[in-house]
Amino acid sequence: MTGNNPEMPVGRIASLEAHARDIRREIVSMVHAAQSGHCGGSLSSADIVAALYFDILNIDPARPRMAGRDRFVLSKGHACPVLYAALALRGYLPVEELSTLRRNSSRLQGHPVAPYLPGIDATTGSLGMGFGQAVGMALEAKMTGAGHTVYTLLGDGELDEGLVWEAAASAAKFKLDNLVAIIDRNNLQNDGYADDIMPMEPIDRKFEAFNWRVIKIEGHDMSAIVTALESARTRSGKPTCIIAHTVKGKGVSFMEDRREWHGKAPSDEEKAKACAEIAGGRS
Ligand SMILES: Cc1ncc(C[n+]2csc(CCOP(=O)(O)OP(=O)(O)O)c2C)c(N)n1
Ligand SMILES: [Mg+2]
Repeated sequence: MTGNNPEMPVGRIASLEAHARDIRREIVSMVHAAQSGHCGGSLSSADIVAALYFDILNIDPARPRMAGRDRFVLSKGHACPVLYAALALRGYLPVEELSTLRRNSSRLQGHPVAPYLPGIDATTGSLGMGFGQAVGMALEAKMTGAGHTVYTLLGDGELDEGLVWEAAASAAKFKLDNLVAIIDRNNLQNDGYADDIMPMEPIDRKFEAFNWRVIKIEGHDMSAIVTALESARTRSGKPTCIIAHTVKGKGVSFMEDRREWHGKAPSDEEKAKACAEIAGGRS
């Protein structure tokens, strides 16, 4: 696995870690306000999404449809609190709007809806479908000679979907080296451990056999995340899969690796405890 990179400036990493803490706080706060939504898989990917939105992606909140922008597709669409938090903190929408999560007429529905909100490139929620959309976007970029990169984030339970593997085969066939798929390998789905429900290991060798380049990282090590995302950006003739080993619910002790926090809202007391832990830098 890619570990701490001594070359990585400390300030850059510390700043991204602070952004990840802010994202985590907003995840817990908006799911608490809605009394509905997905904390676990949002918290497990907060570090990855912070690195993307505050460092890696070539995007401009003032021009959300900017030509040549990098694309991000949240294929595990149920984890949209992490995306909404990143978009708000990056300036795409007011942070106060996050408290409208899942309300009637809100732009922040329980799964991301592309036309509703600037900065969302794909409507997702049916597992596996976002990955296919990302493959299509990367293919279009190849065919038109556009130079941007398409990133997509999948859950490990999502790998059970057959269409993931159809999309993986297509991406390799079309040599989509402008496509980066990140697997949030938290080993939990909604109903239990991913390895029990459908054993998919060896995930790395599966993607390699599909002719992908594979990078494995510790998904809460910001330096490792940034190093992997930077190296994934280099064109190699193959699509890149980053397998990020994470903890579901990361940053909140009573949510970590707990199946019930896949889709449960915190009470007032739980929210206060969670936010205190996040502010204390537990993550
Ligand atoms: C096609 C499809 N089947 C079932 C669901 C219901 N569902 C929502 S989340 C989830 C579990 C996803 O687990 P994983 O991909 O590991 O996500 P994470 O652990 O990152 O939250 C399921 C089965 C769905 N959204 N789409
Ligand atoms: Mg999972």
